[in-house]
Amino acid sequence: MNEIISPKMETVNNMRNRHDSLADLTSRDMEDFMEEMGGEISVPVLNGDWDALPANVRKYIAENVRLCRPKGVFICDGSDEEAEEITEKMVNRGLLTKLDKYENCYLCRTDPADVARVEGRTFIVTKEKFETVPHVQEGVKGILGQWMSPEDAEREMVQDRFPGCMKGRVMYVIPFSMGPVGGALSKVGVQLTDFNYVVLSMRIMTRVSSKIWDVLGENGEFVQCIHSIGAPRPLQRKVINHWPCNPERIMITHFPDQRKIMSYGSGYGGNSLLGKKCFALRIASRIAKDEGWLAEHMLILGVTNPQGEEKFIAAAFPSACGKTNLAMLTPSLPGWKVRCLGDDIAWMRFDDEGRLRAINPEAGFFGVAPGTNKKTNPVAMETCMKNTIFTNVGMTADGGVFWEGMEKEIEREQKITTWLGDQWKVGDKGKAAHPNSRFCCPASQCPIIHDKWEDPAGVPIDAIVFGGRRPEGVPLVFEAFDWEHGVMLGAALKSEATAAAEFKGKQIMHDPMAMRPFMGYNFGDYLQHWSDLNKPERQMPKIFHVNWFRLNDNGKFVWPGFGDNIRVLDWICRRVNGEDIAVPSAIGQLPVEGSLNLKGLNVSWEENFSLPKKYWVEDIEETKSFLQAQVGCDLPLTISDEVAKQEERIRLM
Ligand code: OXD
Ligand code: MN
Repeated sequence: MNEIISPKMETVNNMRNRHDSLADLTSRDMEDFMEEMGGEISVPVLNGDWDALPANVRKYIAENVRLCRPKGVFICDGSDEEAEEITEKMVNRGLLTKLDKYENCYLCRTDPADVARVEGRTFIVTKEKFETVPHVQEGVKGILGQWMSPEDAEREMVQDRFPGCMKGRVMYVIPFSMGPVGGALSKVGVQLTDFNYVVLSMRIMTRVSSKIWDVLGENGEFVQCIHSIGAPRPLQRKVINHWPCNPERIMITHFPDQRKIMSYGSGYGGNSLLGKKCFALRIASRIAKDEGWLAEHMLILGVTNPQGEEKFIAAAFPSACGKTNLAMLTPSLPGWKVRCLGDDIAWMRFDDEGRLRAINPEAGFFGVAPGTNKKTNPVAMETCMKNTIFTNVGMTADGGVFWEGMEKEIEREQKITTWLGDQWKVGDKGKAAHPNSRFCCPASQCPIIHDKWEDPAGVPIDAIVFGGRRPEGVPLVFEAFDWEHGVMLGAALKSEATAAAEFKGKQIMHDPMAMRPFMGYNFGDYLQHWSDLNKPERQMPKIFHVNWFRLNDNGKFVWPGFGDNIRVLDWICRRVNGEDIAVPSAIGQLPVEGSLNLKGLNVSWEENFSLPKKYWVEDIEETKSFLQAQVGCDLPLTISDEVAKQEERIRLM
């Protein structure tokens, strides 16, 4: 580790380089210098080279040091040595437990009050309220984002929560790239955090490297990501599981105009790994609107048919609906191959040839553990058996992991320690893992990672797929009539609630474009932006809707899902190729009976593809009221036209 250097000393050294002697300095020079450095800072730099940082980054750090008052600054370089040193410290403190069964894997248990994204405390800050949220109907509570005024944000964050929030702690400076370092579609962020768990996780989920400073150059643009667990020393709140946090005061604010994020009180990934939801979706969706591209909650996969022809698909499903499983699908049909490019976020831009090209801005998977097993997702199971941080899963007596869904994969009667630290075995009451427990592992070690997953130019998207958990009425697959109809289908997306956020129970919730929790600006403008992308000179991807979760009258799934979803991808690819295997219906193009390969399956066509009129009459009515209530006058005409056309088709069913 470098010797301790004070940035103040460094300032003087820089001044010496620029002036022959200190005596030459006027007080004006001195003021300019302090301005450039963001004022006076006097905490030690515990690691890294302060002088190597671009001036605007030094200023940003200095301002936040003054605000947060850490005891020192640690500039990360993303190296293995750095990670090893931090890991060792965390193991000694009890925050991480080494999992002896695997290579370089650790278990972390959070404070049980800090286990999920907190949507109710997540805000977008803009001067104008309606830049952030649509005009909702009077008396209706908007669900498409929460707005906060700059004055309130200043009071809540800058005046109330952040002053002194890192006292007695180290401020880590994490330079990272979303997307390949230096890539044309990539963007840079610099996260400041007082939590070492965040440093280790950001190393996995993003590209953390000192090379970022070169990419930035002297005054390059970066997204400011400021995070604190809100637990300054001396502690005001009992620390549970060595996981300091401040759940009562959690607040996550985004400043799209300033390209800035401030997150306080939580260490849980979705609230603290600011490259992910906060930057790559909320801030990036706004940058994307300004720059004419898309930042979406979508997996990216390549699917190759037995003839060797490959198609690229981007698919948007709400949280915890199986995006990771689809992205890593093991086909049940012979000769097919799926390769993964990303499981959660896609940044997409039309290229000069008019093709929509996608990159995965992330470098790792932060997957939901429960339900993942050798049958549902053998690839994910293999991917997370090394270099992984598990959070809130159970631990077996032999130093392995366990979560609900792995019952057949451990020895019977294995002793397990639950995520809450209790002794437990399969069959006992309660759960071993929290429903939102996670594995965090590098994408590069996924056995089916696509060789183009880090191609800075991205891959050309042939099809966009929307989907959700829809127990009733919604067919296995159907195709939008055209781009506008597809955008309407995305806007009408619904799914059962999941454990990824704070909601309870199984209610069906609207999650338009799977972006409800991640919208960075007015959803009406967002839909308009999607509509505007449609240009005759572009090769617009076809849009589809899928549902793996329909139940029959006995409450059983009518579709086997998982590896058999390749049959649906097969149908989608054939449609992309223009095969005549679809019939128009009231809600879109349905597969012609028999055109979906069901060989070897015992499933009913009727149960998978029927369109109960009563259900769809209610559905379109409900969708219409939802859009009227939630998007109001901001709803683009093209979308309300599509809704009206769909309503008329359903009426005529
Ligand atoms: C996630 C989520 O963690 O969508 O990916 O909540
Ligand atoms: Mn997600």
